[in-house]
Amino acid sequence: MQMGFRWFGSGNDNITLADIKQIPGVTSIVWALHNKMPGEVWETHEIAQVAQEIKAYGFTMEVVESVNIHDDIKIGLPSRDAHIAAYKQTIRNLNEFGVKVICYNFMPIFDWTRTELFFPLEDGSTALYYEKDKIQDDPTEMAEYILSKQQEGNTFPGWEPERMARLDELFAAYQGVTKEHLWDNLKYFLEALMPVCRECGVVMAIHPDDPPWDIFGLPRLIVDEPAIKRLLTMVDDPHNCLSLCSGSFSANPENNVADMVRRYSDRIAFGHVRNVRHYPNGDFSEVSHRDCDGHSGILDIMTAYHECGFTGVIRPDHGRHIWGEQCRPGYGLYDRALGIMYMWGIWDSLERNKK
Ligand code: DNO
Repeated sequence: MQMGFRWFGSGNDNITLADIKQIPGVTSIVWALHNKMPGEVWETHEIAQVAQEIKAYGFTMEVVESVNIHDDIKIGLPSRDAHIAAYKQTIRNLNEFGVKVICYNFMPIFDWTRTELFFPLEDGSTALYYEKDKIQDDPTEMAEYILSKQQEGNTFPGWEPERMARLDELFAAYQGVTKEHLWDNLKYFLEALMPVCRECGVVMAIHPDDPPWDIFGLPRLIVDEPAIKRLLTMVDDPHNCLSLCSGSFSANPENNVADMVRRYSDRIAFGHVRNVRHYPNGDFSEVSHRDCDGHSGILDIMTAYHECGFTGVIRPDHGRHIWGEQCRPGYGLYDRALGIMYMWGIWDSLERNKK
């Protein structure tokens, strides 16, 4: 395992590369050009600037999270081919800087969805929370709430204000896009990219839908084990992979993430490790990485990665907001650093006891 840390870039993150350098064992920065709209080519001079900063600290940068997918591709409009051509160019440009894994998602309109970004936990910290009953018919209130929490200059990936301002238009455009259409459009997209991925040795690693069920009448695909199987067989190429996000999948108590790791380890290109606590009514909150604080099964998940000899990048996913830190929801320094030390604790003892 290589340990990664998501960094949103100079001017877009309160956390610096110098801070990250002091977390034990972090070798890889998970990065992106967060100012880019879906569909725009990431130009080499823009990538070069970030690469220079990351490399100056001795970090690797082989994982990008995310190069977002234009809605026209997800909807399957004729204009998708131009957007796919732009995506291919971005892959080629990223490859010049040693990027090997592109984490992306295929969720219609909304990326991760929560109803409360600073939900108070019993220990005095706060964390992201999902209240099932609040996600019913009208997405406006939820979208406005989430946008209201974006600090100046601290954008939320997947929640671009420009797109959120066109919610009605976007919902209208997705009218009639069924789950099967969405699968077809994902297949079309991946098949178009595979030749470039093979040529560059770059892997497309889809992030599961968060939460893993349909919301606001929008279909969601990557929700459980049968969906993983379908994805990997529908485009059966080693460059079509997963970003296995433990928190996203385990929001559904039926999903067993450690089993997914064991079954699909050869197609997991990148791992997010995060813990979720379920409530009996279907709500869930994010909690610390410690196994007994939630229900994701962090010990089993890390053990499964270890058994499989996983050599890719794993990063702590969201953390709680602790010690009064002012930060982007889920992406503070302190709790993610604690999560890293917890993961290393498990990993190092597994290594020592290896037969
Ligand atoms: C949430 C993240 C996601 C993820 C994207 C990948 O914090 O895990 O937003 O980056 O879905 O495209």
